[in-house]
Amino acid sequence: MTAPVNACIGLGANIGHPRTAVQNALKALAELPDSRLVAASRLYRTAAWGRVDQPDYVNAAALVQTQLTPQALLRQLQDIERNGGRRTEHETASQRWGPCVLDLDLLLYGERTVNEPGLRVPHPWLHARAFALVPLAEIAPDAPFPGHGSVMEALRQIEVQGVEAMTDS
Ligand code: PH2
Ligand code: MG
Ligand code: MG
Repeated sequence: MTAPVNACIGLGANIGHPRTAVQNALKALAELPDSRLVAASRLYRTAAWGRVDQPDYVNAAALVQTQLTPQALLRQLQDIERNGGRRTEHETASQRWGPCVLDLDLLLYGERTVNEPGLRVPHPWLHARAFALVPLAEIAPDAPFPGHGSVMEALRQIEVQGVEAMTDS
């Protein structure tokens, strides 16, 4: 355990029951040990990024104050993915950026940078992904983003297209 840190988590799904999967994962984040869910964004419908030959995604973001280490938090996120029906622990090359029943990514962990096999924080693609930055900016615009100032400053650097808040979320 560490002193409380604000961690930002991105949620996404685009096959199965994406909206239910993301909503259930947000509920699971509220139950994390040694942590408190501070804020959850609305759900967004987003155009697929990276590989466009797949269905739209439902994306959201959460802000969690946690005393878990980044590694322990990552394991908790992987448990939530498994409970949500995700079968693959590690993505193979052919699955990279492919469809997913539930994906939880550790986007930011305070101001810390982590570079380990299986865990890179800030998330290496966060700065380029409107589907992650737009929900995150809704709840944590001033969160520090090492290398990019803040979440809002990073968002201002990219073009936002195909990211729409879902009205009945
Ligand atoms: N996740 C990916 C690949 N592409 N596109 C959108 N819109 N949303 C995602 O969550 C997403 C994606 C792999 O993690
Ligand atoms: Mg992801
Ligand atoms: Mg992931």
